[in-house]
Amino acid sequence: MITLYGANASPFVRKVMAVLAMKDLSYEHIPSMPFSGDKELARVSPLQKVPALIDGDLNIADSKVICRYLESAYPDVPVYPTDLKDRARADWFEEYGGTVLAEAAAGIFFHRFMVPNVFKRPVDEDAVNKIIDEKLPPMLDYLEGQVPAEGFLFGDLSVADLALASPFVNAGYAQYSVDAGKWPKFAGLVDRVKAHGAVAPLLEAEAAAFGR
Ligand SMILES: N[C@@H](CCC(=O)N[C@@H](CS)C(=O)NCC(=O)O)C(=O)O
Repeated sequence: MITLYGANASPFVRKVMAVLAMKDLSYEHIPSMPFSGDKELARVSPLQKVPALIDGDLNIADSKVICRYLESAYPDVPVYPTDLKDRARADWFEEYGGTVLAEAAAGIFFHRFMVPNVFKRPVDEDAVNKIIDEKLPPMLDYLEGQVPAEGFLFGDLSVADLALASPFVNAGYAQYSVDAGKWPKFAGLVDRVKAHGAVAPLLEAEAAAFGR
């Protein structure tokens, strides 16, 4: 029995939930909130970050670690490319999507949603504008040169596409969307990931939670 810990509005939890859906794995979802002092989360996730996962007697945390475990343990539906060089590129995009890109794109959500609603502090719109006007454009320029105009990075949807698109779902909750006039390929990729059969139902559930 698999148990996944973490609020589904996290870009990292969403990525794992999409992988579980692609692999058609059933699981129990505990929507633990980071920053809440949740003792159960601290027990399963030593850094108190989400996601964390339990599978039988295994307890691991970190979306990259979890996705790699799921790929090895449940290989029937692959979520990483198998070609060696494609796999290395996928790993890179997962790293990029989960670090600087998530910090910037999901950072818009953090500033505009988490800061006022969870931390009860005023929104720092200067910080948001810095992300939108300075931090994101060079990253989007880079990605525009990497992603395909149609389909996904490696044929079928993979963790690489999920990792790049997921932070922009959060940005969307904070009134930001990728300008398709400037970055048409990347904006298209985000839309295709959101519309994929493994992702769209997750977003519907999130939208209900966000009252949209
Ligand atoms: N590298 C981690 C990042 C996880 C992460 O930063 N999650 C955020 C939520 S989106 C979190 O739990 N933050 C709480 C904290 O930093 O204390 C992964 O891929 O799972």
